[in-house]
Amino acid sequence: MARLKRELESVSRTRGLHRERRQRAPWPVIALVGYTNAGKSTLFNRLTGADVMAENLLFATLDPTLRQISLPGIDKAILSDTVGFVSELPTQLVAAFKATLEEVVSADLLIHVRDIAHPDSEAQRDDVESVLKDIGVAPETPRFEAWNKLDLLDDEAREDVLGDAAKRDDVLAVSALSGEGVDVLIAKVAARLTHGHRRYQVTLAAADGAGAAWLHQHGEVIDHWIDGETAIYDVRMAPKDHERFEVRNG
Ligand SMILES: Nc1nc2c(ncn2[C@@H]2O[C@H](COP(=O)(O)OP(=O)(O)OP(=O)(O)O)[C@@H](O)[C@H]2O)c(=O)[nH]1
Ligand SMILES: [Mg+2]
Repeated sequence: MARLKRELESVSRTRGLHRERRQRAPWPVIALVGYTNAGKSTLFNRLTGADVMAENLLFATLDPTLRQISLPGIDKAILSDTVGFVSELPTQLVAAFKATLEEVVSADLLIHVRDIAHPDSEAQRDDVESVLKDIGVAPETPRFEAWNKLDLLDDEAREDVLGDAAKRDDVLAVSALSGEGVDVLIAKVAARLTHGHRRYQVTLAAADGAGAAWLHQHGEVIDHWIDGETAIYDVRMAPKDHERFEVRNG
Protein backbone atom coordinates (compact mmCIF):
# COMPACT_ATOMS: atom_id res chain seq x y z
CA MET A 1 0.00 0.00 0.00
CA ALA A 2 2.84 2.41 0.84
CA ARG A 3 4.42 1.67 -2.51
CA LEU A 4 1.19 2.32 -4.38
CA LYS A 5 0.76 5.57 -2.51
CA ARG A 6 4.30 6.64 -3.42
CA GLU A 7 3.63 5.80 -7.03
CA LEU A 8 0.45 7.80 -7.12
CA GLU A 9 2.24 10.74 -5.55
CA SER A 10 4.99 10.61 -8.11
CA VAL A 11 2.38 10.46 -10.87
CA SER A 12 0.74 13.50 -9.41
CA ARG A 13 4.05 15.39 -9.31
CA THR A 14 4.81 14.63 -12.96
CA ARG A 15 1.34 15.66 -13.94
CA GLY A 16 1.79 18.96 -12.12
CA LEU A 17 4.71 19.66 -14.43
CA HIS A 18 2.64 18.88 -17.47
CA ARG A 19 -0.07 21.16 -16.27
CA GLU A 20 2.37 24.01 -15.93
CA ARG A 21 3.60 23.31 -19.43
CA ARG A 22 0.10 23.20 -20.73
CA GLN A 23 -1.14 26.27 -18.95
CA ARG A 24 1.10 28.12 -21.34
CA ALA A 25 -0.22 26.07 -24.25
CA PRO A 26 -3.32 27.44 -25.87
CA TRP A 27 -5.24 24.23 -26.52
CA PRO A 28 -8.51 23.15 -24.98
CA VAL A 29 -8.38 20.06 -22.81
CA ILE A 30 -10.97 17.29 -23.05
CA ALA A 31 -10.91 14.78 -20.20
CA LEU A 32 -12.39 11.29 -20.34
CA VAL A 33 -13.77 10.32 -16.95
CA GLY A 34 -15.80 7.40 -15.74
CA TYR A 35 -16.11 4.34 -13.61
CA THR A 36 -13.40 1.74 -13.84
CA ASN A 37 -13.80 -0.54 -16.87
CA ALA A 38 -16.32 1.78 -18.55
CA GLY A 39 -14.20 1.94 -21.70
CA LYS A 40 -12.32 5.24 -21.32
CA SER A 41 -9.02 3.95 -22.64
CA THR A 42 -10.72 2.15 -25.53
CA LEU A 43 -12.47 5.38 -26.51
CA PHE A 44 -9.22 7.31 -25.99
CA ASN A 45 -7.45 5.00 -28.40
CA ARG A 46 -10.24 5.23 -30.93
CA LEU A 47 -10.28 9.03 -30.78
CA THR A 48 -6.51 9.31 -31.09
CA GLY A 49 -5.69 6.20 -33.08
CA ALA A 50 -5.40 7.90 -36.45
CA ASP A 51 -3.19 10.67 -35.08
CA VAL A 52 0.45 9.81 -35.53
CA MET A 53 1.94 13.28 -35.60
CA ALA A 54 5.42 13.86 -34.24
CA GLU A 55 4.09 16.12 -31.52
CA ASN A 56 2.04 13.22 -30.30
CA LEU A 57 5.11 11.13 -29.83
CA LEU A 58 6.35 13.81 -27.49
CA PHE A 59 3.11 13.76 -25.54
CA ALA A 60 3.02 9.98 -25.45
CA THR A 61 6.53 9.90 -24.05
CA LEU A 62 5.83 12.49 -21.39
CA ASP A 63 2.57 10.98 -20.38
CA PRO A 64 0.79 8.13 -22.16
CA THR A 65 -2.59 9.46 -21.07
CA LEU A 66 -2.33 12.76 -22.95
CA ARG A 67 -2.67 13.06 -26.71
CA GLN A 68 -3.13 15.79 -29.19
CA ILE A 69 -6.17 15.47 -31.41
CA SER A 70 -7.86 17.64 -33.97
CA LEU A 71 -11.60 18.05 -34.26
CA PRO A 72 -13.78 19.80 -36.84
CA GLY A 73 -13.03 23.53 -36.43
CA ILE A 74 -10.46 22.88 -33.71
CA ASP A 75 -6.94 22.56 -34.92
CA LYS A 76 -5.54 21.17 -31.71
CA ALA A 77 -7.02 19.87 -28.52
CA ILE A 78 -5.57 17.71 -25.76
CA LEU A 79 -7.38 14.52 -24.91
CA SER A 80 -6.75 13.16 -21.44
CA ASP A 81 -7.46 9.60 -20.32
CA THR A 82 -7.85 9.26 -16.57
CA VAL A 83 -7.81 6.51 -13.97
CA GLY A 84 -11.11 4.76 -13.43
CA PHE A 85 -13.24 5.79 -10.48
CA VAL A 86 -14.20 3.14 -7.95
CA SER A 87 -16.69 3.42 -5.14
CA GLU A 88 -14.60 2.16 -2.22
CA LEU A 89 -11.26 3.90 -2.45
CA PRO A 90 -9.04 3.28 0.61
CA THR A 91 -8.90 6.49 2.67
CA GLN A 92 -5.11 6.69 2.52
CA LEU A 93 -5.30 6.86 -1.24
CA VAL A 94 -7.96 9.49 -1.58
CA ALA A 95 -5.61 12.51 -1.43
CA ALA A 96 -3.18 11.10 -3.95
CA PHE A 97 -6.04 9.97 -6.16
CA LYS A 98 -7.51 13.45 -6.11
CA ALA A 99 -4.17 14.95 -7.06
CA THR A 100 -4.06 12.81 -10.19
CA LEU A 101 -7.47 14.13 -11.10
CA GLU A 102 -6.52 17.78 -11.16
CA GLU A 103 -6.33 17.31 -14.89
CA VAL A 104 -10.06 16.78 -14.78
CA VAL A 105 -10.72 19.87 -12.70
CA SER A 106 -9.00 22.14 -15.18
CA ALA A 107 -10.48 20.49 -18.29
CA ASP A 108 -12.50 22.56 -20.75
CA LEU A 109 -14.91 19.70 -21.36
CA LEU A 110 -15.57 16.31 -19.79
CA ILE A 111 -16.74 13.16 -21.48
CA HIS A 112 -18.21 10.87 -18.86
CA VAL A 113 -17.88 7.37 -20.29
CA ARG A 114 -20.48 4.94 -18.93
CA ASP A 115 -20.78 1.19 -19.39
CA ILE A 116 -24.43 1.28 -20.33
CA ALA A 117 -24.59 -2.51 -20.48
CA HIS A 118 -23.53 -2.87 -16.85
CA PRO A 119 -26.31 -3.75 -14.40
CA ASP A 120 -24.98 -1.13 -11.94
CA SER A 121 -24.59 1.55 -14.58
CA GLU A 122 -26.72 4.12 -12.75
CA ALA A 123 -25.04 3.64 -9.36
CA GLN A 124 -21.69 3.95 -11.12
CA ARG A 125 -22.80 7.18 -12.72
CA ASP A 126 -23.79 8.58 -9.30
CA ASP A 127 -20.42 7.56 -7.82
CA VAL A 128 -18.56 9.28 -10.60
CA GLU A 129 -20.68 12.42 -10.35
CA SER A 130 -20.04 12.61 -6.63
CA VAL A 131 -16.28 12.23 -7.11
CA LEU A 132 -16.36 14.99 -9.73
CA LYS A 133 -18.10 17.22 -7.26
CA ASP A 134 -15.65 16.30 -4.47
CA ILE A 135 -12.58 17.11 -6.49
CA GLY A 136 -14.02 20.50 -7.36
CA VAL A 137 -15.18 20.27 -10.95
CA ALA A 138 -17.18 23.41 -11.70
CA PRO A 139 -20.83 22.55 -12.38
CA GLU A 140 -20.72 24.74 -15.50
CA THR A 141 -17.93 22.70 -17.08
CA PRO A 142 -19.46 21.39 -20.30
CA ARG A 143 -19.90 17.65 -20.20
CA PHE A 144 -21.27 14.81 -22.23
CA GLU A 145 -22.18 11.30 -21.25
CA ALA A 146 -20.97 8.66 -23.69
CA TRP A 147 -23.20 5.63 -23.17
CA ASN A 148 -20.67 3.03 -24.14
CA LYS A 149 -20.77 -0.67 -25.05
CA LEU A 150 -23.90 -0.30 -27.13
CA ASP A 151 -22.78 -3.40 -29.03
CA LEU A 152 -23.35 -5.58 -25.95
CA LEU A 153 -27.07 -4.83 -25.72
CA ASP A 154 -29.78 -7.07 -27.13
CA ASP A 155 -32.25 -5.53 -29.57
CA GLU A 156 -34.78 -4.53 -26.96
CA ALA A 157 -32.31 -2.96 -24.53
CA ARG A 158 -30.64 -1.24 -27.46
CA GLU A 159 -33.92 0.38 -28.54
CA ASP A 160 -34.51 1.59 -24.98
CA VAL A 161 -31.04 3.03 -24.64
CA LEU A 162 -31.16 4.74 -28.04
CA GLY A 163 -34.58 6.16 -27.18
CA ASP A 164 -33.37 7.54 -23.83
CA ALA A 165 -30.19 8.94 -25.36
CA ALA A 166 -32.17 10.69 -28.10
CA LYS A 167 -34.13 12.60 -25.46
CA ARG A 168 -31.00 14.25 -24.13
CA ASP A 169 -28.68 16.75 -25.78
CA ASP A 170 -25.75 15.80 -23.60
CA VAL A 171 -25.92 12.04 -24.19
CA LEU A 172 -24.44 10.05 -27.06
CA ALA A 173 -24.79 6.30 -27.42
CA VAL A 174 -21.57 4.75 -28.67
CA SER A 175 -19.48 1.65 -28.93
CA ALA A 176 -15.83 2.47 -28.41
CA LEU A 177 -15.10 -1.05 -29.61
CA SER A 178 -16.95 -0.97 -32.95
CA GLY A 179 -16.78 2.79 -33.41
CA GLU A 180 -20.55 3.15 -33.72
CA GLY A 181 -21.71 6.64 -32.71
CA VAL A 182 -18.20 7.97 -32.23
CA ASP A 183 -18.44 10.37 -35.20
CA VAL A 184 -21.53 11.95 -33.70
CA LEU A 185 -19.77 12.28 -30.36
CA ILE A 186 -16.82 14.01 -32.04
CA ALA A 187 -19.12 16.40 -33.88
CA LYS A 188 -21.01 17.30 -30.70
CA VAL A 189 -17.85 17.87 -28.70
CA ALA A 190 -16.39 20.06 -31.43
CA ALA A 191 -19.59 22.08 -31.70
CA ARG A 192 -19.70 22.57 -27.95
CA LEU A 193 -16.10 23.75 -27.83
CA THR A 194 -16.49 26.19 -30.71
CA HIS A 195 -19.90 27.60 -29.84
CA GLY A 196 -20.09 30.86 -27.99
CA HIS A 197 -17.38 32.50 -30.05
CA ARG A 198 -17.23 36.24 -29.62
CA ARG A 199 -15.59 39.16 -31.29
CA TYR A 200 -12.58 40.74 -29.58
CA GLN A 201 -10.14 43.50 -30.34
CA VAL A 202 -6.66 42.44 -29.25
CA THR A 203 -3.21 43.92 -29.66
CA LEU A 204 0.21 42.44 -30.37
CA ALA A 205 3.67 43.80 -30.93
CA ALA A 206 3.78 44.36 -34.68
CA ALA A 207 6.88 42.14 -34.84
CA ASP A 208 5.22 39.22 -33.02
CA GLY A 209 4.79 36.78 -35.91
CA ALA A 210 4.14 33.83 -33.62
CA GLY A 211 1.37 35.76 -31.88
CA ALA A 212 -0.23 36.62 -35.20
CA ALA A 213 -0.03 32.97 -36.28
CA TRP A 214 -1.64 31.93 -33.00
CA LEU A 215 -4.56 34.29 -33.62
CA HIS A 216 -5.08 32.96 -37.13
CA GLN A 217 -4.98 29.41 -35.82
CA HIS A 218 -7.42 29.91 -32.96
CA GLY A 219 -9.72 32.54 -34.27
CA GLU A 220 -11.20 34.03 -37.34
CA VAL A 221 -9.31 37.24 -38.03
CA ILE A 222 -11.87 39.72 -39.33
CA ASP A 223 -9.53 42.67 -39.74
CA HIS A 224 -6.15 43.88 -38.57
CA TRP A 225 -4.10 47.04 -38.84
CA ILE A 226 -0.79 48.40 -37.67
CA ASP A 227 -0.40 51.41 -35.42
CA GLY A 228 3.32 52.17 -35.01
CA GLU A 229 4.83 49.22 -33.13
CA THR A 230 1.46 47.70 -32.40
CA ALA A 231 -0.74 45.40 -34.45
CA ILE A 232 -4.44 45.52 -33.67
CA TYR A 233 -6.61 42.53 -34.50
CA ASP A 234 -10.34 42.30 -34.77
CA VAL A 235 -10.88 38.59 -34.21
CA ARG A 236 -13.69 36.18 -33.45
CA MET A 237 -12.80 33.42 -31.00
CA ALA A 238 -13.89 31.41 -28.01
CA PRO A 239 -13.83 33.25 -24.68
CA LYS A 240 -11.52 30.55 -23.38
CA ASP A 241 -9.06 31.19 -26.18
CA HIS A 242 -9.27 34.90 -25.55
CA GLU A 243 -8.35 34.25 -21.95
CA ARG A 244 -5.43 32.11 -23.07
CA PHE A 245 -4.31 34.81 -25.44
CA GLU A 246 -4.32 37.35 -22.63
CA VAL A 247 -2.31 35.01 -20.42
CA ARG A 248 0.16 34.36 -23.22
CA ASN A 249 0.66 38.06 -23.74
CA GLY A 250 0.42 38.93 -20.05
N1 LIG B 1 -18.08 -4.90 -26.03
C1 LIG B 1 -17.45 -3.78 -25.75
N2 LIG B 1 -16.41 -3.78 -24.91
C2 LIG B 1 -15.78 -2.62 -24.66
C3 LIG B 1 -16.19 -1.39 -25.23
N3 LIG B 1 -15.39 -0.42 -24.76
C4 LIG B 1 -14.51 -1.01 -23.95
N4 LIG B 1 -14.73 -2.34 -23.87
C5 LIG B 1 -14.02 -3.34 -23.08
O1 LIG B 1 -14.14 -3.04 -21.71
C6 LIG B 1 -12.94 -3.35 -21.01
C7 LIG B 1 -12.45 -2.11 -20.29
O2 LIG B 1 -12.12 -1.14 -21.25
P1 LIG B 1 -11.10 0.04 -20.93
O3 LIG B 1 -11.11 0.92 -22.11
O4 LIG B 1 -9.81 -0.49 -20.46
O5 LIG B 1 -11.85 0.72 -19.70
P2 LIG B 1 -11.35 1.93 -18.80
O6 LIG B 1 -12.52 2.75 -18.52
O7 LIG B 1 -10.19 2.59 -19.43
O8 LIG B 1 -10.90 1.16 -17.49
P3 LIG B 1 -9.93 1.71 -16.32
O9 LIG B 1 -8.79 2.42 -16.98
O10 LIG B 1 -9.52 0.47 -15.60
O11 LIG B 1 -10.76 2.59 -15.48
C8 LIG B 1 -11.96 -3.85 -22.07
O12 LIG B 1 -12.03 -5.25 -22.07
C9 LIG B 1 -12.52 -3.30 -23.36
O13 LIG B 1 -12.21 -4.07 -24.49
C10 LIG B 1 -17.32 -1.42 -26.13
O14 LIG B 1 -17.76 -0.41 -26.69
N5 LIG B 1 -17.91 -2.63 -26.34
MG1 LIG C 1 -8.26 2.96 -18.73
